[in-house]
Amino acid sequence: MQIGIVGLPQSGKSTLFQTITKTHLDQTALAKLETHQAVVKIPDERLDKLTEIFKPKKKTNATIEFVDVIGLHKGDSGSPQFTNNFLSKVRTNDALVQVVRLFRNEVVPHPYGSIDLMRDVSTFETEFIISDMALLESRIDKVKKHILKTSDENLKRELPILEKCYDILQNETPLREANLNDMEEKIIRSYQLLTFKPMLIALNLDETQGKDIEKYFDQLVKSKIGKNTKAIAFYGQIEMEMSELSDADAEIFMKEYGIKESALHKLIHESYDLLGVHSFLTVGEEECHSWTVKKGTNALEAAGEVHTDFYNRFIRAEVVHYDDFVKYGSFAKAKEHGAWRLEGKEYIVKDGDIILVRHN
Ligand SMILES: Nc1nc2c(ncn2[C@@H]2O[C@H](COP(=O)(O)OP(=O)(O)OP(=O)(O)O)[C@@H](O)[C@H]2O)c(=O)[nH]1
Ligand SMILES: [Mg+2]
Repeated sequence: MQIGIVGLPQSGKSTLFQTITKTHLDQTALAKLETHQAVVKIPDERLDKLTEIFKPKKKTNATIEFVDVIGLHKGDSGSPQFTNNFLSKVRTNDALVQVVRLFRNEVVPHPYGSIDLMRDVSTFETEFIISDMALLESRIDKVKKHILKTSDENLKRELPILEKCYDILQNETPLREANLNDMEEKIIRSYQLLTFKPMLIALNLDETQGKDIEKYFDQLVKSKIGKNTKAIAFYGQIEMEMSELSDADAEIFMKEYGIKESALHKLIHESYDLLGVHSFLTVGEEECHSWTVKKGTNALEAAGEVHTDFYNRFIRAEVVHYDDFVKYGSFAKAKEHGAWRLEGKEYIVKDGDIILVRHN
């Protein structure tokens, strides 16, 4: 899973990136206008607890990759810089986090001279809309020419969908807000359009703005853009300093500033929701492992995530939910209480299931 961190210049993208990935970018790296990438282990207390119980040789967290992309200026969507340095990095992301600057800092000038949440969010969205319209326009042209030549039935079905999406964008509505049906979604997904990607808005606050979080969320929800987007708030500067501390010191720091949940936790929590994914676990003396899968994944597909052999030679899955396992203390006890089950291929995996694949 890959999440792109995007936003206007100097909004705090690299600050957030460094905080959640615990990497350090020096001034030279930051000034280079390059993309930074890092893989983060997804914290999971259930996996920690199971590791304590099983004492395996290895503990493996599910991971997520974050990409810190260069800032996007108003009007950029037409430039070659945009196509090469921005689009190529963002197209393949599964979801996007848009960092919006609210923090005040005299030393760092805002590109448009003032702090304005809704202006910045819509400036950014407009660039995405223009870019998607340009892509659709050229595709519509090509499809029309092809239909004239070949009368291709698939293309004939595709054309009205493309035109419909173009109209939606022309109405200044991002495609993630359009109620497309399954067929339309399938076609549109293949184009990797920017406004179709799940988007999380991350408000970068300074320490005086905590009291206004609800007000900011309210503004977003009431706007056309924010209707179906999720938002989180974080304290860029403070949380970056915090990420360099030990866990114990960071906890004291968080209490002091009244921060209940770290930026990483909030981000993962909300992006899981946006992406419609959740986790299951596998345990053993060799390894305890957490895995991320789409909600609705069945036991056979989950087995395939763990190992292709498990997919090919699947017989049944032994399933115990983490809560039951902890409640009863062992597989045997869970079985006694009827919490241990043998499930077939079609079983839909739940968040927190511990799964043991029986295979031949
Ligand atoms: N006071 C304060 N300063 C911040 C905060 N977040 C970021 N900054 C400062 O703002 C400047 C820009 O931050 P970056 O994280 O580099 O912003 P960016 O979005 O990656 O910038 P570009 O990649 O150049 O577009 C840096 O000098 C940061 O120290 C914050 O929450 N509070
Ligand atoms: Mg940056």
